[in-house]
Amino acid sequence: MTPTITAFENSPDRGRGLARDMRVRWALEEVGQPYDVRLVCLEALKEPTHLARTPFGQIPTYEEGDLTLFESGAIIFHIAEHHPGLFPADANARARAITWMFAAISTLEPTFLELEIARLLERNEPWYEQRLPAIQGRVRKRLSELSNRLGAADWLDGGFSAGDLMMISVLFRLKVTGMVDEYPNLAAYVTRGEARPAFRRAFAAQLAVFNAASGT
Ligand code: GTB
Repeated sequence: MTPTITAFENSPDRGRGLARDMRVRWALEEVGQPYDVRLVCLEALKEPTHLARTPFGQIPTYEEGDLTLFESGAIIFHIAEHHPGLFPADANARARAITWMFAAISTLEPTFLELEIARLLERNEPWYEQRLPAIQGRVRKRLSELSNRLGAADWLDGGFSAGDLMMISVLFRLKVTGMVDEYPNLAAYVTRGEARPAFRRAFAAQLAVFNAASGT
């Protein structure tokens, strides 16, 4: 059965792949699962039809038959569980891949989000300049820790897994700040992820939505 995901009808990132449908598209492309996309405008996110998919009125969601999921982490976990290609066969390696997924969304992403929110929404606050170094310090701490662990390896734990997909998706959103480039092995890691054909297809698909909406 072809799953349907939701994405922004007119993404504020102008198709730069920063919204979280990108990581779900990437996972579906990695496993070769075709999917449909239901585009939702900002107002419709908070209407009952979409709130029935997710109580938080957000994208992405995932519908497959009578199953409806929200939370990009849970959706990618589900995709990885039901298709070969994103979780290793070995049980311990699979558990470690899941650990990296959680690390990406619960240890790194919230710290990066703090910086994103400050840059986008708090720039004009009188305390912005004073607060920024502390936030950047927390981001660098996580980047440095991850960089130390990755070392010279291509992926976090053996072959590419859902753990890498999630980690690279989270780092990808931070790329605009230039901070990932301070850690050459992390920058190369993100570039390796972006070079994967599945990533490219997912990126092109979400960009096409923005181009169609804006008439470019
Ligand atoms: N924890 C959830 C998950 O992982 O799925 C978080 C989902 C989420 O934050 N969704 C955002 C959303 O629907 C879109 S991705 N927001 C609307 C709302 O909450 O009302 C976050 C996002 C949005 C826009 C950009 N951008 O334009 O650069 C980047 C990221």
